[in-house]
Amino acid sequence: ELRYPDRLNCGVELLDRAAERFGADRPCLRTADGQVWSYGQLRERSDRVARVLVEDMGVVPGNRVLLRGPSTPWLVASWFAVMKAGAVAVTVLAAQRARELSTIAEIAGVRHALCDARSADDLAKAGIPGLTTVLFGGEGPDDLVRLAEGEPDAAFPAVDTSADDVCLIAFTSGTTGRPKGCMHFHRDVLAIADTFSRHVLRPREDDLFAGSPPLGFTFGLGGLVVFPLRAGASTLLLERASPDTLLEAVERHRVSVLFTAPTAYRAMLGRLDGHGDGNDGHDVSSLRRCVSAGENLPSGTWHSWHERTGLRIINGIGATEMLHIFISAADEGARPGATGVPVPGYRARIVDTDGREVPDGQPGLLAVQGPTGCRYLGDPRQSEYVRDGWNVTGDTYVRDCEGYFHYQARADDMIISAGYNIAGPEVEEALLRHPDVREAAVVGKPDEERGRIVKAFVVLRDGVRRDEETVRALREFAKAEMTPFKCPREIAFLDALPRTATGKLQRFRLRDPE
Ligand code: 3SK
Repeated sequence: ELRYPDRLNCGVELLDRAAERFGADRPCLRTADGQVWSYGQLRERSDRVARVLVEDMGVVPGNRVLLRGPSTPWLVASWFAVMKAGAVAVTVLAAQRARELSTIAEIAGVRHALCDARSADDLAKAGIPGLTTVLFGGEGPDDLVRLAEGEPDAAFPAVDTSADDVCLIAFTSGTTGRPKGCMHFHRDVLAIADTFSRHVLRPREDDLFAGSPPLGFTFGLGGLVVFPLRAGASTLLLERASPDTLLEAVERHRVSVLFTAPTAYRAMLGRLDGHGDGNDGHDVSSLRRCVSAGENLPSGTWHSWHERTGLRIINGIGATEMLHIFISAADEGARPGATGVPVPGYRARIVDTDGREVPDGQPGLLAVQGPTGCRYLGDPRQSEYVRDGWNVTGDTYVRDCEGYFHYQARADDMIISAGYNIAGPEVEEALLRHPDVREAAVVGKPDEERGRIVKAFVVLRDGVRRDEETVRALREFAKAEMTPFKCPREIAFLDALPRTATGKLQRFRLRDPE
């Protein structure tokens, strides 16, 4: 069981204590253009930003401060400053637009913002009432960087927060619907490092982390800030993290720990195998840990990555509600096709819609308990997510007799066709094994005779013809890979699949209206 002192400030614990423990001169943040901030520099700059928050912007403990921008050192310094000021970080994505920002600000009661100058337009357009904004990375005397430089050298006296004070409100829209603000405590931030990172990822001080998830997504905040700093390691911040820039960064900076999603692993494989734009031959030999989360990792992707790099991807399922990953497995414990077992500190089980446990081997709803959990801010959907003390994530899973959890589908992505239960992701996985398929998404299409039929949307590799012959070939292929009733009855071609700003597939946008 994790034990933390009653008075705890995660910003102080993660940064100031790490600077003392691992050395203030130790490299902490790196950027693609060669900047290096040591632990001591990040501590000092975050203290200066904390002074700007308190003295210039009037922030008091408990105020909600919106943080927005691409992944840069000043964004990280701002996050620590908010923690040290005892305020609450409301982390949003640089990709989120004015309407979304104004909804988030309304729900969270945001009155202050620190925002990268390049992401300022939509924030201004959001018209958040009474908002005090300071921009960073721009020109002029009011830029955060200049204001911070004008602050005294002395360390900022961090607010003596309680371990149970809210420090972060992370928003999730899921794949549809009004966003929900998930509140997390100071102790929760440490707990994700002391569970998944400590026991499954097991980072070392000499590791360099990098990855694609933005810091406004808790997958990125945890994987690219909290975990490396808790371990005394360093992190490479990438403002643009496409499969190409990830591969380049891994090679150039000798990245050893990579966080990204299955789609990016597949795209990188395409480059490494020479299916891409001639960028094959990247040296990824510095990698020693590769984490995949955000969506289901098909076993085919796991095997191809293993064949190509010799590395076993650490698959995991996390949720904004749970803050980070709670089921996973690494090394010899990894089972391709399975997500893994509960991370030490968490418990998981499979239940029916009445909350009764179902036997191993049978599909049901994933329910999880642990040191972190769902606390929606003023949202009645709280009672749907937390039932009898268990967090019911909305995923359908099967637990096997060895205790491994196998993803089936999001509960609302199960397709019932002529009485058969068909998990869309299983059909997608089969299609992805076809060499002409780059991405696939499967939905149930209303059908008079069968209730629903399986319809697949496919993104083909460059140069493959979008014609009836390809449809026939894909259907034949799917029939040979799966029980025929699971095979898509319809296949349509798209240039790209619809995804959220955090990369999650939006299947609802592919469904026909009922
Ligand atoms: O939402 C997710 O998929 C996720 C995965 C890993 C860690 C955190 C999150 C929110």
